[in-house]
Amino acid sequence: MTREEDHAMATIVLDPVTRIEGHLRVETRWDGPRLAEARVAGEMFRGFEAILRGRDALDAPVITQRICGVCPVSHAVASCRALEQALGIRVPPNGRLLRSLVLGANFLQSHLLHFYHLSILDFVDVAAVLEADSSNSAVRALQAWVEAEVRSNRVLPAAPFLPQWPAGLPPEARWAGRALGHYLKALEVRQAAHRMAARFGGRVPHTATLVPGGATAGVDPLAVEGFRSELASVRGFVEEVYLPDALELAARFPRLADQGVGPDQYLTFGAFEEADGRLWLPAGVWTGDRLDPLDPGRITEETAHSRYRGADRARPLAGETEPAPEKPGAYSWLKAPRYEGRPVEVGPLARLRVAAASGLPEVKEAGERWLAPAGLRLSDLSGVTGRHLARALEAWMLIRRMETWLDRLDLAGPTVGPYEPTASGEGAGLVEAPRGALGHWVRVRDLRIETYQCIVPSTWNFSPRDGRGRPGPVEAALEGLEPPQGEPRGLAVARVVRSFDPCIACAVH
Ligand code: NFE
Repeated sequence: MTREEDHAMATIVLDPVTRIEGHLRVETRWDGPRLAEARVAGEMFRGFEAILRGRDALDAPVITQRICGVCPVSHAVASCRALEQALGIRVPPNGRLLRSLVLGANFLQSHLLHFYHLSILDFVDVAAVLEADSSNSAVRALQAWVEAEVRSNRVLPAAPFLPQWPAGLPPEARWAGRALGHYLKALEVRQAAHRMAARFGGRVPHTATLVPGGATAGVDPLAVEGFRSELASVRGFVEEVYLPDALELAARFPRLADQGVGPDQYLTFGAFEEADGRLWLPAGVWTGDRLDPLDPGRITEETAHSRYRGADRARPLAGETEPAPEKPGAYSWLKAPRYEGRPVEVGPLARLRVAAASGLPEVKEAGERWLAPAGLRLSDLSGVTGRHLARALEAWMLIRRMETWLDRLDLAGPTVGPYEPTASGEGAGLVEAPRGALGHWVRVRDLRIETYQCIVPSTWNFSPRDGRGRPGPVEAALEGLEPPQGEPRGLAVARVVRSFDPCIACAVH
């Protein structure tokens, strides 16, 4: 990071942004105390879309999962759905439910990863803790707990651990101890979520059972009950630790509720197939105060400031991925997806907004149980702490829904149907990944991939400017940021950036 804060028009560059997935550069220009202009850039080219060209179509779910180790299940599901549409493949109810359960387990581990392992250290002043802890007692308590945990090698206790910190520590030190203790505990809880995904996915992170037509896993009662028991453990952690911590974060940093607000336009493709093929989380586009149905025909990808030649403002299937590293005016390896030509925010906040406006009962329950006692409403969630809360609320709603999917599995029913794929066709697989709307578009000829294009959540959020000069959602969320005196500007920027949960490996794909 270079800092030139003495100048009236200072420039601060975070490169690379740490504690995220992939390689992200954020360049900010400041007008006095105010962030005037931001440019976010993906710094590497990968080329999955080019790799896929000419391959056996049915290999796409295997290959596209390798786009990412954090959200591979979403890529598998998007790819399977695109091929099912292109090749006329049908999915039995068990196949849909198994996919939703594996995807749900992946969402849970991803949300916990983001909150505890990638973000919470932005809100903990470890130096202050060490200073306040002159007798070293808090640090010793944490150390003793870690050692006991390692020795015990236990499965999750019914009541997750909350450290008993010595009396007399200042609140900042207690919060830090709590955050660090839960950082460690969350590693164990994520293991449980990974094991859940592996029960029906065969293995993680890259699953082996998700195929066009469903899942090749069997629905045996032991796997179902094992999944249910670990889901109960994760639920305990989410209810007793994750949601209280996300609420505590919001209470400790009230200023961050309104910082980092995006373009106030939200999009979701909807996700989680029910047994009958409907989606549990609805699709939609939320603009200011209006919910519109999603029209995938309004999606384009722009490349004016992206390091690609050709196909600007192309519809997904007409997109091209021809690298042009030296292109004048280009500053990112991300393309710029737009909906009706506008930048939109995707992710948990978008899903929550659209689900609330669509009347999903779980959202109302989540608001009443978790937000109302803290004096918050769903409509208050829009900035940095709102995004963290949206993820935690979604984890809670999702766990409850996953319990019903387990109940609906038919132990005697097929999980994948026999099929004869047609040789040629076009399809779109629209799903949600933990970080937001994910689409795979495919054109198949004679069972070979002719064209494959992905538009990925972090591509939406971290997109560069488009041909009209409109900033991408994260750029828009940063512009206007005005941290109070004493708060390091780099930290203020990082908090906004990380609240979107960037995965730039996915974004450039
Ligand atoms: Ni690489 Fe992903 C998710 C997808 S990225 S983590 O969630 O798709 O934005």
